[in-house]
Parts: sequence; C-alpha cells; structure tokens
Amino acid sequence: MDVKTLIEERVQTLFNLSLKDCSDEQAYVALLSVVKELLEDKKTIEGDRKVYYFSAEFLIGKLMSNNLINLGIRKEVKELFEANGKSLAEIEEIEAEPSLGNGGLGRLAACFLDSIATLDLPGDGVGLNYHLGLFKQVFDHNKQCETPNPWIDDHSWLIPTNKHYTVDFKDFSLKSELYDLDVLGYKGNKNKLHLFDIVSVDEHIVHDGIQFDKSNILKNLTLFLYPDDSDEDGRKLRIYQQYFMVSNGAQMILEDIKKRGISLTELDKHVCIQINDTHPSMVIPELIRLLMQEGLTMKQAIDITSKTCAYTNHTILAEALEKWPMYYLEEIVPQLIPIIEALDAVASERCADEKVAIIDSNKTVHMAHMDIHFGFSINGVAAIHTDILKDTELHDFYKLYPTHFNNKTNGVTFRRWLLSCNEELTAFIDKLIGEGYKEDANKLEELQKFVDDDAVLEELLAIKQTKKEQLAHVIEAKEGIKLNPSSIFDVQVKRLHEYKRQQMNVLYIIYQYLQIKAGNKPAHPITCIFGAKAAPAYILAKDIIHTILCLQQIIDNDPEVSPYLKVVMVENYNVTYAESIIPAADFSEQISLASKEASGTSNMKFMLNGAVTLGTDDGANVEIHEFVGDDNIYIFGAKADTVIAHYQNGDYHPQDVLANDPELRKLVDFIVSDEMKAIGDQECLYRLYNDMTNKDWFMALLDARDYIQTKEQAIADFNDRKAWAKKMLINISKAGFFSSDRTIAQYNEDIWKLK
Ligand code: AZC
Repeated sequence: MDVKTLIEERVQTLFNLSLKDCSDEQAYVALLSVVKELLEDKKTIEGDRKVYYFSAEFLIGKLMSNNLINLGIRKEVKELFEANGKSLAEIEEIEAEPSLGNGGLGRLAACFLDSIATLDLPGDGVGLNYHLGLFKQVFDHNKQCETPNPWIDDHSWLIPTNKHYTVDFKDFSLKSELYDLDVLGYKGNKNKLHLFDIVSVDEHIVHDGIQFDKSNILKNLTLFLYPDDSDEDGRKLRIYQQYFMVSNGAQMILEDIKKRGISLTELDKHVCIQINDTHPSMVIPELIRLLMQEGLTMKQAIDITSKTCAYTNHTILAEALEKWPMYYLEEIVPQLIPIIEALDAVASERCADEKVAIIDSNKTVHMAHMDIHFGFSINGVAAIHTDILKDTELHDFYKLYPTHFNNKTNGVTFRRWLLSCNEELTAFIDKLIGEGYKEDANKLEELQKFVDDDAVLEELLAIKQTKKEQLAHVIEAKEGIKLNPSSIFDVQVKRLHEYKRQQMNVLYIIYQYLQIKAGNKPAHPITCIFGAKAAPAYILAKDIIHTILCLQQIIDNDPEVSPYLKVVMVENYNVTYAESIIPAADFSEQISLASKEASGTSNMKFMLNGAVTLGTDDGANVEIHEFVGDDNIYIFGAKADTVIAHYQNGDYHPQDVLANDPELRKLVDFIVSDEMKAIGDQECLYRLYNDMTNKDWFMALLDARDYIQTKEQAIADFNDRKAWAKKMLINISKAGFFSSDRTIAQYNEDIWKLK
C-alpha cells in the first residue's frame, strides 16, 4: 500500500475521521504511527564487528522530518497534507524535541549516528533517558531561570524493550529499563540508540524550577542531564549516572557477544567502544570487572579492554576534563577501586611521572588519563585541536603513545542541516548540479562554476531573504519580537561560556549603540541574534545573559537606535530553533579565544547554508579558512600560539589593554552605566564588569578592537550584494568536507574498521 493511503486509513481507524477533517494533532499521531511501522520493517544493519558510541548526550532534535527524508517519502507526505489543507511543517512542529543534550558534543553524537547508519555501518548509541532533559530556559526580569523540560509523552519515538539489567552500587542495586530509538540511514537501513532508564524514577520530587533531592538516587537518577555539580551530592549523582550508563551498556554488549557464541577473549575483534568525552570513561574498569567475572584473568581483561576502547577528546579546558576524588568512588562503586588501582599501577610502570598518573598524590582519579592509557586510540576533533593536544595539553601522553593520537575533524549531517532545514536551497542546488552531492558531499564543489553567473547569485540572495523572512515569523510568534528581514542577521548561537566570548560580542553591540547615539549610522542595519543556555551554577555566564537581555531592552526602547541596531536573545535555544536560525544567518559568529574551541560545528552548518564566518583562528574555523580562502571569511584576533604563550608567561592583564585604549574602556564602562543600572541587576553587572576589567581569563579585551574593526568591514562589504553572494556560494561549495559522512568514514578507516 502506498504511504498516502496508509496515512489516510490510519486517521480513519484511529479517529474515525478523514484527513481533511482531523486536527493537526490527530494527523501527527496517525503519521507517527505509520512512520514507526515503516521503520520497524526496515533492515537492521548487521556485521561481524560493531561500534558502540557511548555518550552522556545525544542532542537528536525532532525526528519526524529526518525520518521522512531517510524513508524517501517526505515529498509524498507533504503533498498529501497539502491536498488536505494541512501543512507538513506545522504538523512537524507538534513533536516535542527530545532534551537529551547540551551542546556541540551531544549534537555531534546525533550527527554521527545518522552518518553511521547512512554508511551502512553497524553501530549503536548508548546513553541515558533523561526525563526532564537538560532544563528549559525561560527569561524573567532579563535573567535566565531554569524549569524542567519534559519531552516524553504518549506519542514519543521511544520503543520499550524487554531488556533489564541490574546495576550494583555500594548500598543498593538498581534495575534498568531499556528504551530504543530507531536510527534510519539515508540508504534505508537502521541502527539503534539505546537509552537506559530506571524503573523507579519520580518526576514529582522536582520543585521550584529544577530543585530536587540530589541524594535520592532511586528517584532522581534519570531526571536531568548534567545535574548541578556545585555541591558534593551533585557530583556524586553524576558518578551514579555515569556508572549506570556504562554498566548497562557493557552488560548489553557482553550479553550480545555471548548470544552470538563468540568467546569473550575475542571481544575486541567484534566490538569497538567509542568513549565520547570523559563521561563514559568508567566503561573501562567496568568492562574489565565484568570480563573477570566471566573467568578471564585481570591481565587478559585489561588487554582485551584496551584493544576495544577508543577515546575522543572534545576540550582542552581543564575544568572539563573530569577527575573524581577516590573516596567518591569508594562510596559509590567500590567494586571498581581494585581495578582502577591496578590500572594505575600498570600506568605508572609505563611512566612514573605524576603528570600522567591515573590516581594522583591527592587521591584523585583522572578519567581522561585512564582513557588514554587503556584505549587504543585518542582523537581530537579538528586539526588545530589535535595539534594542541599533541604539543601542549597531552604532550606527555603523546610521547608515550605517539601512534595512538589521531585527528578526526568534526562534521555535520547534511540531511538535517541542509535537506531538512533548508528545502529552498536544497531544491536550488538540485537544479544546478543534480542530486549527486547528497551521497557525495564533495560534489558541492560543482557549484564553483556558477561564481560569475548573475542569475544564480541573485537566486541565492533571494533564498537567503526567504529564510530570513521565515525566521522573522518564527521569532515573532515565539518571542513577540519583530525583526527587520532586510537588516543583516548576525548570529551567535552556542552554549554560553566565557571562552566562546559572547561578552566580546556584547562589547561590539555597545560600540555600535554608542556610535549611533553619536550620529554615526552603521553601513547597514544589523540584527544581533543570540541563543544560549548557561549551566545553572555558572554565575558569570548568567551575568552575560543578563547583560545581553538588558542591552536588548535598552535598544528596543530607543527609537534613535532601533532602526539600525537590534538585539534579540531567543529563549530556550535548541535544535529546532537552530533549524530556522542557521539557514537565515548572514554572519556566523565563531569568536572563541584561539586554542579554546576544540572544533565548533555550528560554523560548518552556517557555512553550508551560505553564511560567512566572522571568526578567530580556532577549531574548525582554521580548516574552513583554508578551504574558502582569505576573501570569503573574516578572520581576526590573536593566534593560538600567542594565546598559549600568554597563559604560560602569565603576562596578559586586561588593565594593560584598557590603559592603551580609552575608547575600549568606554565600552566596558557602559556595562555599569546609569542606563544599564536603571534596568539591570547591579550585582550581576558589576560582577561581569569587574571580571572583564581585572581578570578577563579568556582575553575578550585582547581581541575586542580587532573584532570590532573586522565586523565593521564585513558590514560594509555586505552592501555589495553581488560580491557578497559570491562569498556565500563559495562557502556552500566548499562545505562538502564538513559532512559527518566524511568524518565517520575516517573513524571507520582508522579506528573502528567495520565492514
Ligand atoms: C564541544 C566543544 O566545545 C566543541 O568545540 C566541539 O565542536 C564539540 O564538542 C564536538 O566535538 N564540547 C561540548 O559540547 N562539551 C560539553 C561537555 O558540552
């Protein structure tokens, strides 16, 4: 039966209505039920060897649109709904976005699952089923407040399985429940994302935003991703979560191997475990423990585990490389202690230097060190990042294991970040170069032949304009804020973190505001769009949000300024929001302090959608720069080696910069000006001001001047519409390398070696 009839019949059976007469909600429920069935019939990808991607986060976004694309039925379904007076886009809106991730790391995991299935490789995700997600961000009095983000309802994609495992902690055991999600590749075959849960989870213990008893593990274990770890109970809860995830995953893998009649001594030939950042690192001692329980000697178990596990590093920020006090582990998972001690002993035989120890002299366990000593591969996520790991951050490890280090520059799935979110651009590219690029993204290069084709350039600008108008509608509907779609859409969307330097963007906004007040209008009106969540306990990040929201209000209320400058920070930025923001962007803000952003992945999505990067020589910006050339990107600021030298010498002081640049001082001073204090919280504003003027750990003031000048240049250049369209086209044509299909092919070639 064709899919149109299936859907019509399903509406009839479920609601006794015709598609024309049913509500959008009913249409969604019927569509979901049909699509789930179609997925059920799809072939599971099989092979002798399989990868398991262990990750605390999977920021998968809504699934309907992508499943329709990968099933190859999106067009038909769209037509069917249109013929019945309905819009597929509006029906897709109804789906709740799973809140299973935080930022780039989680979204990368989601892109990877899509590409693994698309390349027909056997590979599943392993994670947790957080009922209330990270948190939902709401703004109140220009401040971020956190509320629960429930996303599981009667109409979710989760498939209950009958699988349960027991996970032992020191004082109690927990029975797990496994839910699966189907991950369908573009070729029509599927893998799974396994999300473990507890039977006894209780959402009712949450009160006053996202407060709950952090010691009530039986009820809280799968409530939230990244629970506040500013106190000891919070940190311990994270260990409970991490161990629960990896123990379940490891038990599931061993069960499968035994079922297949494979000897556990051959595990490494059939399984590869990719450890995504340090959150799943306890899988190493846990796997060793389970193998020993099955009768292997410790030496055998260590050897096999080391040949099975590979580790990906996503950051050089010390605070993000997890380390746990030994006594936490003793209180929670004492069964791992003898194993971790044995691993530490082996490691110190290989190298006695405390810098590479697993357990240091303060009795702290360094998770990344365990991954590096007892994994067979360690990779960074962009060329410059891997170089910094080798040369600086992990240099001592690199000397020990030079052949284990490798780079895998990140990528993004074009199915979601072009085909699904930008149908207009996709259709246009199809028309220009055919559909071959959907299988082989490098074919986007063929667009180069149109760089001097006026009609093509004009159409490209027209599509961008359409996407900007669409975004303006979305923002008006969601935030009640009207945007001017002929202004430049300048976008910075990412986690709120000082190293990403949203605060430097703030200085630009203040600069522009004061310029306009002084009678100097910008070369083109500009709308600065932000989307960002701050970790609940990250005070300074919240101060930055507060400052942005106050500026937004001041500018909105100033008729002298608002025709030329507008600021909008959208509430609860998530994947769904990104899907309308990214296609509409003119400028892509990638302004981290050089050396600090491991890769970045929104930079790739923006480029693919024809935005031009305004960025530092950091992360994947460096590779984007190499691909598009100097004329099609705006690079500014201190280089990574200069920054690293500043840290090593301790010779950066924001007061030195301010002493030489009174103009810049005025911008910083504005944060605590009367205008700001009239509407803002003085404590927050002064905290940010004092930090920026006395500490400025991520050197926003160092690069601010260059940043402002570069952005002014970009605004001026924007007015030459044809030259700008050329930049857009070149960016799109060079985006092929950043397909996660390429990244995954490289992981497979060098690390996983699946057939
Ligand atoms: C991010 C890095 O900050 C980003 O540079 C990189 O592109 C991404 O991982 C994927 O590799 N890290 C995180 O998102 N980390 C956490 C804990 O959220």
